Amino acid sequence: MKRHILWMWAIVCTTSATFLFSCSKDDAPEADPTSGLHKISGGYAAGSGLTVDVYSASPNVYTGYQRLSFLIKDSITGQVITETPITLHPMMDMGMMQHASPYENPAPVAINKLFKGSVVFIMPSTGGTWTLGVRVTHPVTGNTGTYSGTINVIEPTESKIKSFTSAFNGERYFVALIDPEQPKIGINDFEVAVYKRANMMSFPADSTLSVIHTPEMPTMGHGSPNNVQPVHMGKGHYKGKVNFTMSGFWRVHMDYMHGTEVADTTQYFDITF
Ligand SMILES: [Cu+2]
Repeated sequence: MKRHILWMWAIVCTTSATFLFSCSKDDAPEADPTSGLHKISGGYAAGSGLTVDVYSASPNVYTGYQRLSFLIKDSITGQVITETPITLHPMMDMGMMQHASPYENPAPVAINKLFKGSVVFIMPSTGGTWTLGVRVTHPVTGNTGTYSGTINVIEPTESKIKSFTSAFNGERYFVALIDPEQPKIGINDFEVAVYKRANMMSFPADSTLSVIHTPEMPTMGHGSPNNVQPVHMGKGHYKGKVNFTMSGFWRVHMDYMHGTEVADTTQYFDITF
């Protein structure tokens, strides 16, 4: 009998401990996962029972590679969904024609309640209207729907998206500058993402080119040593290092090779800091 009571106590203690723990966890002020981010679009994904909110790190969305965060909630309970597949559908309506753009779907698991994806906007909204469709599936009901919202895309002073027609195969390529995001004096991370225009609706990541970058200060007539040429890391992303030996106006010349054949040598990224 005594043993039995002890055992009961053990259960009660464990249960209340669990209860207390979960209570204190719920009562603790939870950090807002979207704090510091800017909501650029959001609404109900009809038919899915979910709402979609789209966030960007900057208040404006620029042409080029844009990291986006997605907050998905049950439209009735408001519960945040942290595991579900999401597909993106960026589209530009230019009146006479429509075209898509390169994008990277989020992983199906949220990080701190946010799904992380990206869209490469290849032109500003002055040329037409961008919409971003976000297709979501309710993890409980399996119902699927798409929220589609307008995105205003601005051209920055120094463009971070370039395109060229390959002299090797006549294909159209788009190259987005990802890093350095905040250039500094010295060695910087250098990253670009390369996409091929398969057709107006499909811009798959491309890994067939080799990328050579040559930084120059045009107004001072010098370059810099110790640059590391970008190499393909997967999904069209090429990573290397760029050395900015002083602050000011840098032009990073870009050469694209297809094996030993030149694809293009006309493009460059201007970076002033
Ligand atoms: Cu367009």
